[in-house]
Amino acid sequence: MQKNDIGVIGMAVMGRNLSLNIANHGYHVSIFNRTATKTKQMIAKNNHKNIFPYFQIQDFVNSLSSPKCILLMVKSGKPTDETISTIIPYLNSGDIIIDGGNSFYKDTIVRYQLLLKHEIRFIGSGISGGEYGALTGPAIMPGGSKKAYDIIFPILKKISAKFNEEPCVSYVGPDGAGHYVKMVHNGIEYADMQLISETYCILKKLLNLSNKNISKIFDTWNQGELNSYLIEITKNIFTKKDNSGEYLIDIILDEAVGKGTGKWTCQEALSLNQPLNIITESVFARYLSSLKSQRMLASQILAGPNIAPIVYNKEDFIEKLRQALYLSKIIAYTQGFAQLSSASKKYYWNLNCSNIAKIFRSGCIIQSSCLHEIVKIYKYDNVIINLLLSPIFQEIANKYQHSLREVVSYSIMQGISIPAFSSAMTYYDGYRTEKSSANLIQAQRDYFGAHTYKRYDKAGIYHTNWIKE
Ligand code: NBP
Repeated sequence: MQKNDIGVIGMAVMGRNLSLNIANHGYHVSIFNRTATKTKQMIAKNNHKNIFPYFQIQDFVNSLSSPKCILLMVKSGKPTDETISTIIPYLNSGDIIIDGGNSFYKDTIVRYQLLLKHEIRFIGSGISGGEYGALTGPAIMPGGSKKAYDIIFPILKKISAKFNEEPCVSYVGPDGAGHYVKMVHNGIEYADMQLISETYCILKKLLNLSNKNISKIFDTWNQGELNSYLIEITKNIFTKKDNSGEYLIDIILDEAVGKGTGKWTCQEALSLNQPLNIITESVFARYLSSLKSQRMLASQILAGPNIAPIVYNKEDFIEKLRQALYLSKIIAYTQGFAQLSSASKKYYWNLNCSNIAKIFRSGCIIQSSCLHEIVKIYKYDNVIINLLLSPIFQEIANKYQHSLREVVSYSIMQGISIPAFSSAMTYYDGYRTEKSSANLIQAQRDYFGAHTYKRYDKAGIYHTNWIKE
């Protein structure tokens, strides 16, 4: 009996489209879903000659050639553990499980260890690109067993997105590294989206622009250094009308939700002592947006300025806004990559940030032109302490910081909430401050808690009795 090359478990949006992608590249794919109707629907809709449905887990696993390779595309957390438990009894030493869901990296580390005991090779892989990317070419961030990666690489290479014919997939690092990189990718995505939505707010409220004009501005920006997938889709969003003829963007409720990967990134930043403030503010901004009824009440009670729209030199301000957005975006990526470097040291992952930036260049949600610069910067110096210190970004920062300052000050004076822009500015100024105010914090800590402090004028650790003269 003919055996298939790979099995996919989970026939929701990602698993379905990845199965089709793999099958389109000539591989024979076994598919399985906990609820059989989904598998039947998949087959009814896509009767692909290379896809073979199974309705019993044992038949599904037995349909695969050795070493058996099974890609899990199920909900992260308990469903992933339950699925792994159901297939373990049918797997042999050397078989491979790839978890392509958005699993928390610490869960991936636990699963890696568990499967090691069963001599099953495990890959925890971030997969980005959504429904379309899964079908046409996602960005893939595999971590875990290098041996398993080498076996599965020919398939991953074929199904991944390509940038200048280079596949957007490479081995990231051991145990949880792949899912960690995907988590930070998602964190950066949160920041990118928040910055763009604040830009929209400014264009709409401070410049009084129509949806059509906002779309044109994003279109123009997409031709230059801001070129990215998110700017591209944003441009399209502003022209979409619903059946009633109204612009859809004006009907969509302003309550943003998320699935938790942004929150994980921030929690990790806290545990690594990393100043990840743009991503964190972006997560908080979603939480604030969800307090819709409170915001409606507060809008009637709490005072603020009446917005005075910009009437003169609109073009100048729009250019400043573009520069502010680009610099803030660079700072968000800087913070995300600094976190990757810090995690790499802590977990001994030896992450190659240039290769990671290469994976992000196509197929994924944060694909953007600035990644080409990041690839170059890390290729030249994989241990650079902060991307803003690289000659390329240094020059942009020095040129654009005035614009960011002006956009932030003006928006604040007009009462427009811009958490991501203002935290980009604050980080920038904090990072370039030689002498900060933290000396006072140290003095206070020593005053009330005898926590000690260091001095400029001499080495050592000191404590002062602040009360006694
Ligand atoms: P979902 O995240 O919505 O998960 C649905 C799938 O999980 C279905 O196949 C469902 O089977 C299965 N499942 C559940 Br729920 N509980 C299960 C259990 N206890 N045992 C076995 N299977 C179970 O699907 P998705 O949006 O396609 O995403 C799949 C993975 O990829 C997730 O981890 C997601 O975070 C990640 N991801 C999603 C995207 C995206 O754009 N959607 C992008 C990148 C990564 P059922 O049909 O029997 O309920």
